[in-house]
Amino acid sequence: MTQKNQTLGEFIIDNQSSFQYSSGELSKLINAIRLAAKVVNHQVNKAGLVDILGAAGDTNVQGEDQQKLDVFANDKFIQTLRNREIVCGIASEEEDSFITINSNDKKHQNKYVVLIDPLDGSSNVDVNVSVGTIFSIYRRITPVGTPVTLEDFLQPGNKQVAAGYVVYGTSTMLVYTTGDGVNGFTLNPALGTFYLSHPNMQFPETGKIYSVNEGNYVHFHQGVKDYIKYCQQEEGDRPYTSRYIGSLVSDFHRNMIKGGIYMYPKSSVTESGKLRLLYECNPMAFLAEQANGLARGGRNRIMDIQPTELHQRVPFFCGSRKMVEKLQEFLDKYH
Ligand code: P6P
Repeated sequence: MTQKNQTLGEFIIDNQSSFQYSSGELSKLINAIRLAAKVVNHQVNKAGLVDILGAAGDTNVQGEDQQKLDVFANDKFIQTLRNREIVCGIASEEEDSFITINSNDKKHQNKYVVLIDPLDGSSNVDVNVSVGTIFSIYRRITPVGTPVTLEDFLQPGNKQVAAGYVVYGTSTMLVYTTGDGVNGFTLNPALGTFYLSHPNMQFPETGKIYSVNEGNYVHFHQGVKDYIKYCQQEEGDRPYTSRYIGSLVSDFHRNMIKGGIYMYPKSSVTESGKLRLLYECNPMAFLAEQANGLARGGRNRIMDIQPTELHQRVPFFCGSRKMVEKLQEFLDKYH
C-alpha cells in the first residue's frame, strides 16, 4: 500500500505485514539503514568543507585507494547495524572478510546477513559528483545459534529478501525493495525525514540512453562493440544518448526513471568485468527485476549466478527490458 508523502517509517509499518517473514526484524533493519544513510549523507554534503577528502592513505581489498569518506561510510553502516543487533553478519567492499556480529545476549540468534558497498563511486567524491550506498539482505542459511559462515554470504541473488541503494545526489534518496515492487524515498534535510516521493518505480520498457565507459571500447568483445555501434547508428529512434556518470547508483537511478541500459562488460583487460556480484550487481539486479527491468551477466541472469567468492566480479548489463534483450541478441551472435 503506498500513499505519496508517507514517511519511510509509516511506509515500513504499513507494509510490514506484506513481507513473508514479517517478524519486525527486517523493518528494524531497514530503519537501521535509514539512520546510517542520514549520518553518511550529512558527511557527504559537507565533504568539501572538512578535511575528509582525499585518500585515507590506505587501500581496500580491491587494491583501490580508500577515500576517507569510504572509511567513514563503512564504519557508520557497520556500527549502526551492529548496535541494532538485528544481523548475524556483515560483508563490505571495504572489508577483506565478513564480520561476525557477536550479539552476546542473543547468542547468534539474529537471522539476517547484510552485504554493502558503503560508498559506491567514491572516486567522484573529490569532484562533487553524486555517489551512493548499495545494500543487499539475506536470511542466514546456517543454523541459528551458531556463528555465521561464508556460506551465509555466498547465496545467489534470487535468495535476497531485500535490496536497495541510497543516492547522495542533488537530493538524497533511499530506494529499496523487499520483493513487492520498488519505492523511492527523498530526504527532507530540514526535518531529517525520508518521504515517499517515487512510489512503485518501474523501468520504461525501452529507452534512448546507454551508459558504458567507452574509453574501454577497444578492449570490449565484439558483441558489445556491435551493440554500441547499433546505439550510435542513425536509424529509427537512434542514435541514442550516451550518459555515463561513473557512479553505478546514479546511472542506474537515471535509467530507471528515464529508460536506459547500463553496461560494465568484461574485456581483454578485465576478464570478469569490474563490478562485484554480491554487493553491487545482485542488489541492483533485484531492484531492476522488481521494476520490470532486466539484469544479465552476459549469457545468464545475474541473480541465478552461484557466488564462489565474497569479492568476485561479473560482467553486468542492466536496465530497460527491450534494450537488454537487444544487447543479448548481439552477444549471442558470438556464442
Ligand atoms: P570505470 C565505481 O567505482 C564503480 O564501481 C561504479 O559505481 C561505476 O559505474 C564504475 O565503477 C566506474 O568504473 O572503470 O568506468 O571508472
